[in-house]
Amino acid sequence: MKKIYLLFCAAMMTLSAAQAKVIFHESFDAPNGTVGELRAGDTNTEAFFDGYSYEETRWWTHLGSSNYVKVAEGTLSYPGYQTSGFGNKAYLWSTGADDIRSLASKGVTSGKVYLSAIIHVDVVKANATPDYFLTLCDHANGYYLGRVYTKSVQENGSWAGFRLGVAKANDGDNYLRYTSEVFAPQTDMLVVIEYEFVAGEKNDIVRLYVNPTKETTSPTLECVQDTVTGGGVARGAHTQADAGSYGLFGVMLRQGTNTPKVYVDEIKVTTSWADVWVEKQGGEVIEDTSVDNIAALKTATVYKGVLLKSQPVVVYEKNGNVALQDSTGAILVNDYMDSRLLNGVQAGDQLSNLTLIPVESEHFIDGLHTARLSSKTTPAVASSGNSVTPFEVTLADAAQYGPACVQLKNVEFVIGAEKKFTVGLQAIQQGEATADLNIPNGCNIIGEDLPAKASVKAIVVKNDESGLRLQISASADVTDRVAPSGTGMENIQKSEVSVQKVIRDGQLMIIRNGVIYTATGAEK
Ligand SMILES: [Ca+2]
Ligand SMILES: [Ca+2]
Repeated sequence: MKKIYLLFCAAMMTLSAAQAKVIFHESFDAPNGTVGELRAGDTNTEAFFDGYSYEETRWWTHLGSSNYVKVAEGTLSYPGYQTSGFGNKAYLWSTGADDIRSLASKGVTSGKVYLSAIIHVDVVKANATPDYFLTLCDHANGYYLGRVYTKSVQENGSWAGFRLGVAKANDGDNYLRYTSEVFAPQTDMLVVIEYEFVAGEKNDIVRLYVNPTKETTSPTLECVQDTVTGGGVARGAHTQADAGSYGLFGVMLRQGTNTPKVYVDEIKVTTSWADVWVEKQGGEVIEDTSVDNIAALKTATVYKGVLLKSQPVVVYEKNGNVALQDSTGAILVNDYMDSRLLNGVQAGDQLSNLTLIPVESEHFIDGLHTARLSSKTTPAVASSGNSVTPFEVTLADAAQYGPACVQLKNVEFVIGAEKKFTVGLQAIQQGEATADLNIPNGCNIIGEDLPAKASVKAIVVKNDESGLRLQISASADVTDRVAPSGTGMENIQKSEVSVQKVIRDGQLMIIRNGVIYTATGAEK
């Protein structure tokens, strides 16, 4: 245990920079094209759920399959917020596909969340119903919370500019609030949405800041219950549900019927006002982008996919999950939605270029540490035909190595009426610790005599409420077998026999560990 503890401490140190202040920063550092787009085989539903689940490394089109949000040439910048922008910018125009990008494996559920962006409103449709184009997302309730709207303003029959609006959730004048100021188009502006969680139902607060500075203390607009009434109805109010139990998980670029022609860039999500002003340096996201090994990955608290540098070996494949092992540990990697990334990968392959997102405990599969494969990088097979070195552990510690290959010395086999290996589960124990050893169909150990004790090389395949389960793959995985006392001569190991042939009363006898047996196994 001490060894593991030290290992984890080392892993934590390598991740000290991962306590990111900016949990999302999108510069659209991509070539001209679409921001997100359905790929062959994708559906909007998959994209939506994938975005919800853990995918924060790319934008997903969760509604629509045409007129995708585009990447436009050139970046936006805003003094004091992102003084030098990076890459390009997003371009939205009228109705079309909506794109979501996730913040984290699980959303933010308390405190305050800030969504900020530089916008450049080019054209707002005249006399059109107001529409929103940027919002935070809450998958659990299917809500888009903290929406930024534009509303065209006509003066003397011609377009004079636009107002910015904010709503906590739903459309409609009863919930929307607008700036009194009318803004001129084609200007770089900074907008910040502040979502504040408040204990209780239907009482979370949403605020909008227009062109704030770090020193700004008052919002431009606030959606608080009963702050303003219009026609006797509370505006900006809380007749709508708050973010659900999964919290705020993503950012959406939305193209509705009356969405303005607008450029959006340098989008950040933070959990404090001060962090809104943390600028991206050198084009790099401020968070860690890599971990040294699997032990570090297991203890990581990161919002992004991280590159695993240790180039682990594939131990086995299980229900579409691949177990990877390096010298520090093993982890199951889930490739759902992206099976194309690990397509054709086999046991013994050493993989490079793996970007993984650690998964929280409630998403463990069979109680084993799990990571989600990110599509940020495409894994490559660096070499094939490798074998992994088992971790030498006790049965009590084996669970912590799931889903690794482990070597156990002298575990005891529970021998029932059936005294041979059969297909299924075979109980083993070592001191107080117990486990089931799975004997898979077709394994060449089936039919061999059960030993009283043996050394076992196995893979940890399950560690949940039903207990710890290990699996062997061949007879050769069970070595140093010690036959149960009182069995026939065929089960006795050479090393146990001190005198190989004794004749007593005219019978052939053997002596095993100082006890004399007949050739049929009866003790004398
Ligand atoms: Ca940019
Ligand atoms: Ca609340």
